[in-house]
Amino acid sequence: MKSLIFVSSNDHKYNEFRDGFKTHNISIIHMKREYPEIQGRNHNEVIINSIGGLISVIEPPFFVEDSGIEVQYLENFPSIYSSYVFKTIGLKGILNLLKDVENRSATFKSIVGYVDENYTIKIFEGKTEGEITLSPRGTGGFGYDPIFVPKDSTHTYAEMTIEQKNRISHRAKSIKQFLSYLTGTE
Ligand code: ITT
Repeated sequence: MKSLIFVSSNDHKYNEFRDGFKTHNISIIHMKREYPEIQGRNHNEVIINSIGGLISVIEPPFFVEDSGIEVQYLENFPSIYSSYVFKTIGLKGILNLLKDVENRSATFKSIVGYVDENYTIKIFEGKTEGEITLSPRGTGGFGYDPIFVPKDSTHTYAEMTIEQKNRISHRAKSIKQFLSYLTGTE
């Protein structure tokens, strides 16, 4: 069985990657650590900056992920600031910003950065569109899951099992691209 190191402080992300890769007999090793996320103008820059910092302390191959939610009415905020916004104003703060707002469209993004043993960097991106609910629903998942309903669904991510979320989520899509790259280069 092949194994891949995932560097992240987030157990939920790790669980989703582990579930997404298991059908391909790839085991994910969680190197649980916080790393300085030097901000960039977009997820790709954040990923490249993060990899640049980690490469001197962790021997490749490994991968990292930067993710976030973009609320269209808020000019795509919080995007790369999703983690900070979640810890500060939280779901309540986002719902307050959208009080009485009709356009509740939002997009979740997952950007994976993989460094292989030759120090080549590959980026994979997944996105899922949907809507922000009027109030939080569900107890599963993490972060913004209770307030995000993906397109063509009536349930929030937090009302889904990990397997259900992993069929349609932004992360499921970046995993799919990552997997097709890995299986194509074997
Ligand atoms: P890392 O150590 O991997 O960076 P993190 O939790 O700090 O873990 P990010 O910097 O990528 O992750 O921040 C993304 C934030 O966006 C995260 O804190 C969540 O609040 C939110 N988020 C990302 N994916 C999500 C998902 O699938 N469901 C709900 N919220 C999500």
